[in-house]
Amino acid sequence: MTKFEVTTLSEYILNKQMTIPQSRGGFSHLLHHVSTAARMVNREVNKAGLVDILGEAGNTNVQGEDQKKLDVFANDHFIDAIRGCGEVCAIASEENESFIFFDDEKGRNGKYVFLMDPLDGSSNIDVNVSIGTIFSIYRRVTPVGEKASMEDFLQPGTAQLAAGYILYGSSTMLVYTTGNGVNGFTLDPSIGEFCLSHRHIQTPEDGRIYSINEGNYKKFPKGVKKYIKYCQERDDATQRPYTSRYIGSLVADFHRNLLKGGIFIYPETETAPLGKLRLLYECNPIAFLAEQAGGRASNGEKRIMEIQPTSLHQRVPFYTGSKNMVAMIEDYLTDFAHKNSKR
Ligand code: P6P
Repeated sequence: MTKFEVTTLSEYILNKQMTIPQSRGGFSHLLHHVSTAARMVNREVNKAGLVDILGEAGNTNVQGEDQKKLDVFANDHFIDAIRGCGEVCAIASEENESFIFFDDEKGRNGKYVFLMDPLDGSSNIDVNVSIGTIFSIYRRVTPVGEKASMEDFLQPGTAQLAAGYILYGSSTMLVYTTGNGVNGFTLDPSIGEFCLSHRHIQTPEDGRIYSINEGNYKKFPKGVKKYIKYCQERDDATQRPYTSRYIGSLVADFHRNLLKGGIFIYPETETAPLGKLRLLYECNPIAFLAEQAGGRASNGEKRIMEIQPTSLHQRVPFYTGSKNMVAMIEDYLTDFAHKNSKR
């Protein structure tokens, strides 16, 4: 590659498609539309402070959370872009109580379903902290030509065809996997293209960063409390104490740990026994990326991607990042669970 040669996302997708015999390009077409929607949302996120797009949209979403205007903008634009590509039969979004099926001929013949959190971390919008879009793509399980149904969405994460996120940060990045590794593309605003910037991302097996909202410490399981104390103890041999970094925006926290090594934890608590993060459109896509980059993602007991979903917005405890760090906290949680079961 010469000094000035860049690989745009479009070229990358096309090159990959050309390696697949008899590919008609439907999946590539879908990824192109994700990229288009991402650039439209990015444009609004970048000027959010300048135009009247900040602040409350006056509604609350299915989670009972105040909908920010950018939430609504992102949700609407991704739905329109994905509907327009004609490859998807239905969409599930954090912002919508049930899934949206595309009942026209194009939609019914779509082979895929698309799940998303259109603007995760939106509580950070007004204070100019990085936010993100998270997406996950499955092949439908109902027959092409029929209306989509809930079973198309309640598939385990191991069935994902693709997953990724867009991080609207100091620069805007699209990071995704189709099951053959993780690649990162940085938006070059001067040409309006995502350009390959992080080829074949591999996350370090160990890290020195732990990310958790320690404000909830008193409500954490004993195994989590023990792990936090482990991170804080001094031990030169294992380069402890570790560093605590928590932005409160899943995509931003995960992305930093993916590149530098670290663990992100959103555990169950006494008041939220299933944690806060949603399995289908937050934990599964992030888990796919984590594992494809050599990391790990679990609910404290089992692989996140092996959990059989039972509802669209179900929540799970979430531990993800460097595989040795996740394995250690799993051991702590198991030890305490074992001790409790003996009582
Ligand atoms: P808490 C943002 O609302 C979000 O869904 C994730 O992006 C983030 O990791 C988490 O919630 C933060 O939650 O309870 O620590 O503010």
